[in-house]
Amino acid sequence: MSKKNVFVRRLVIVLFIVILSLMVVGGRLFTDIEEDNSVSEEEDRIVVGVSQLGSESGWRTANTESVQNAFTQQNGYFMIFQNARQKQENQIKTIRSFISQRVDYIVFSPVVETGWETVLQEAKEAGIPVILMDRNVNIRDRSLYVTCVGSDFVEEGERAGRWLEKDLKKRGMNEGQVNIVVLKGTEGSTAQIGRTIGFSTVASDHLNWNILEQEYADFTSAKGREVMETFLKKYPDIDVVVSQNDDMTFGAIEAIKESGQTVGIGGDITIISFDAVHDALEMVAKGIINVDIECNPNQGEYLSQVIDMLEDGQEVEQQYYVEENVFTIENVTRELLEERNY
Ligand code: GYE
Repeated sequence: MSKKNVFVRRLVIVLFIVILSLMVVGGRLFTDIEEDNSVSEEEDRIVVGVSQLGSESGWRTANTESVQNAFTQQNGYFMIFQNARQKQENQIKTIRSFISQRVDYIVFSPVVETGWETVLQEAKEAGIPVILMDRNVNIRDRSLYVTCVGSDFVEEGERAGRWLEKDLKKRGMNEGQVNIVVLKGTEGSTAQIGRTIGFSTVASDHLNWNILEQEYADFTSAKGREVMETFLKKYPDIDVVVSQNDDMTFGAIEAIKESGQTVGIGGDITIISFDAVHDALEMVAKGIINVDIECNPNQGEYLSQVIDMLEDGQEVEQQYYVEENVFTIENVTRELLEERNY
């Protein structure tokens, strides 16, 4: 072999070794950087365990989306989300698993108001702040949760009653007997309790308001339809339906139409609904639903603001109410329908 050839061979070998070691070291360095990053990202993020009560309605779907959009990675959160499918026992299990995972915050929408003492005591002992969303709990020890972000359901019920007062007056029906049926939401839930109290308070001022019956229909369309069918068979002369959410209203309207009666403005039966989801507002605009008392599901931002305040060591209030409106054919605009994405 010539000297030149030997030199070229050695050079190739040296270059080969250099490239190989660069690849190994470089690769390691690269991985190390990545790993370090991911570890510190995890550590910096706020871990929030969210127990959503179910997926019974359009409102609930919007509420879930709002929470998921607020507790994102980009916003600095690591969210663990669980759907309890309307069962309190599932929510209790989920909260216990959040405690054992040592999350930073527990956010949950209690399906009913009672029966939370034990599990909330456990969260308190573990030092994990609990924030209620949407619905409330009924417990003696107020220190078991930090705050609640939700709606003023009693006010919503009163708004329904006050709207009916005005409407009956406008139609000159404020003296004769007015037959009312009420489709109530999930038994024992804050939304059901508050809306019932609010409406009943206004109703008790009017001797001619005759509440024929109030029945639970679980906030679902199928149940709303079923309960409405029984009401229609029992009572031939219903003037007003108060339905505590839009999903039950959709079912009830189908049942009424099938019975041969008409609904809405100028119809046989006046429809009062709650939530104001897009499809219901379309029906308000067409005069099928007379009034829809808005319930605002966009609570995610409020919840993350509360967490920011707690992280800053600031005091938070016991209750935050979201803003809500009342919709009739007069104020449901095209813009509103376009904007309403739930
Ligand atoms: O009105 C209904 C939902 O708690 C405000 O629950 C919520 C209610 C809402 O299923 O549609």
